[in-house]
Amino acid sequence: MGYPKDLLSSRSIIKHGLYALITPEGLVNNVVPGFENCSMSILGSPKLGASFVDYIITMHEGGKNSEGFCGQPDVESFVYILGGKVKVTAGEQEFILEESGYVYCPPGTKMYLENLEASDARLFLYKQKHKPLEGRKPWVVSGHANQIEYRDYDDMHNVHIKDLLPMDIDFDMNFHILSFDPAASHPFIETHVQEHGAYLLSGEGMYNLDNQWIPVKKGDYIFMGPYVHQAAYAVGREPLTYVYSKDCNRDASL
Ligand code: UGY
Ligand code: MN
Repeated sequence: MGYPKDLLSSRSIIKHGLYALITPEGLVNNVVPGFENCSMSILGSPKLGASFVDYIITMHEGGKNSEGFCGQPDVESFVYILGGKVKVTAGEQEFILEESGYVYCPPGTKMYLENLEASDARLFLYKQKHKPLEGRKPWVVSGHANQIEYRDYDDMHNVHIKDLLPMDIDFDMNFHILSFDPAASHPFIETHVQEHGAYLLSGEGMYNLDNQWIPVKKGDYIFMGPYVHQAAYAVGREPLTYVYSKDCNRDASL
């Protein structure tokens, strides 16, 4: 890096408990036990007000987690491959994944990671405490998002969505990919109890967070806390696309 070339400035916005826009330029590396030859940063976390933890990871040559990530009886995890070729082992099951590949590990199942190539692999990783439902249990799920068909989002032909996990009550969260063609937008500004952690995969847009319109682009991370106003307009020439988590299928607790 070295000496700065201009006045220091940042597009990041941090509103604890409400929302955060975290741009890649401000990230620093965090050492997380179990990860070797990896550069990683913690994004959303309980310190920001999120009930989950998100990480962005670059796995270098030989990058791995062979101790196993999570695996506690009440913690679930999810990984999405942004680039490269990675072996993900969920308990006894092995998956070789490339860009858009993902794995969900239910509570009690450790996730092992290994970069299979000499070049870097990039990952978006998530964990949260699972909210159990009596008689129900989620299971290991894997796939490649680019093999899942989009469907129209809210009856609009220029907004597209896909679900990465089963829409099943055994699961207390899901990951989705939402994509806006240039000039498309949400149908309304949402205000809902669920939280999101979103990683922007492509494009540019104006994002409404707490009723402020904020420019965002590929590589940005957004945390949206409960009830925070949220909506997007896509601008530019490429679709504005992001992968994001959303809690679901559970009542609010008193
Ligand atoms: O699923 C959602 O709540 C999604 N439409 N929210 C968002 O894109 N900010
Ligand atoms: Mn939402």
